[in-house]
Amino acid sequence: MTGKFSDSDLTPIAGGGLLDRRLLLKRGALFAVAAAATAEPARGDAAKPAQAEDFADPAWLHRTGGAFTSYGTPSKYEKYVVRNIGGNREPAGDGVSWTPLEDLEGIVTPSGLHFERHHNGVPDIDPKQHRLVIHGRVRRELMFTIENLLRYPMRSQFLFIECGGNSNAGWHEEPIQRSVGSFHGLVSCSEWTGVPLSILLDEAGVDEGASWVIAEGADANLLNVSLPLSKLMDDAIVGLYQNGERLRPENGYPVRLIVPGWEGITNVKWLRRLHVTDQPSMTRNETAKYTELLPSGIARMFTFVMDAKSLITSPSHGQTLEGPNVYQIRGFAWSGRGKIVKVEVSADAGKSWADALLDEPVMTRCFTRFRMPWHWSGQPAILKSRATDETGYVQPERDVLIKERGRNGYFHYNAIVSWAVDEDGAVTHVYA
Ligand SMILES: Nc1nc2c(c(=O)[nH]1)N[C@H]1C(S)=C(S)[C@@H](COP(=O)(O)O)O[C@H]1N2
Ligand SMILES: [Mo]
Repeated sequence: MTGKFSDSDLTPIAGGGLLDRRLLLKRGALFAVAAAATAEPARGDAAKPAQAEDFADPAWLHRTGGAFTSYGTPSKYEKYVVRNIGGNREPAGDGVSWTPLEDLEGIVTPSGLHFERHHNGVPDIDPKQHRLVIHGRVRRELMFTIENLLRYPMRSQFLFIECGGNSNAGWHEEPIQRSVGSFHGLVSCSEWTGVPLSILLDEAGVDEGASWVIAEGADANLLNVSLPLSKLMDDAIVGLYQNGERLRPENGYPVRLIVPGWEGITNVKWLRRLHVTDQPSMTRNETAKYTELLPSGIARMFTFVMDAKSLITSPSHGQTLEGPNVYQIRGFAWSGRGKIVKVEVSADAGKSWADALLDEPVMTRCFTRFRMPWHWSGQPAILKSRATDETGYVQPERDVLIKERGRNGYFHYNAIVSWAVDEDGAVTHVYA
């Protein structure tokens, strides 16, 4: 392998210098290994040729290492990778924390960085005292302790959870300048393990005429939502484990509802009650909230599914490119309707697009990573990403979303995000 990109590698396949995604496979090593010293500036090299001093022993080679602990924490050098907290003024505990999306890779959000949305703080629940009740239109009203639940067959699934209010700063007239995480970070992805809810509902024996279930949490806010029985029977999970360990208190310990692909609020934390009924209860979360008047005069209600969306996390707001070079544009996409089948990237404000490489595995209702090689010439550029899911749904441009949804929008903002790279390499958020 030669130490630099050949001219044919650098032949753009779309405007603004987008390169063939196969370059990442064919010449992938060039993004990682030393480029041979040439008269020409090395392009796209991630490493430098090793020098004599690079073989010298570092200080830690000659000392016994530190003590280890019973529960690990990230390296102190990574201590800046934290959730950004909004609200949370004591003692209310009403607010959110954003996942620092731009600092993460892969498809799993570490549990300690999973975003949070609390309406009345994090309850301190003793798992021995907690009860989950299924009642209403069932043959037998049932009570489950956590110990009972842990004996049922379980299912594990990698799933994103996204707050219906995520990215809502996108509705602002002017583009807000914030990091990807502090703008769009009310979405995270975990491996959730628990009991398929259909098993418990079957055991209770749901009445023929039942069609809705009211799910209620055990926080002081008694958050509740109405959910169609069909979805809960289809793929909902009574979640007990998150990324292999029991749920974090902030994410619903000891038990929460997991409703794959549906807006965050339906994933009721600290789950205590499932009331089987034949109509929605029309409480706050389906009337005052999560209902939006469209320009047509019709109101959107029960907009459960989170539509396809994608974000470029690098380059993104707050980052600076260090001069013309070959870069890897990277980010991730997800859809509440199923698998992501395509992510396209544009480097010329949407005039032309090229398909990005998707990292395996691509799973339903889960984060999917994408990557795209880009030869940045140093000219101003506008980067965009556009996701398509297996239903054929394509992530809309912002003006299309606003035309359809009007200016009363607050929830479900999933428009294409545009990042402007100026000639100094600085990256800002723009509407383009
Ligand atoms: N009991 C209860 N469940 C809840 C909430 C809450 O405040 N109380 N917040 C909901 C909202 S609006 C969202 S977006 C998700 C957030 O889940 P997370 O905090 O684990 O990320 O939980 C949902 N479930
Ligand atoms: Mo939410």
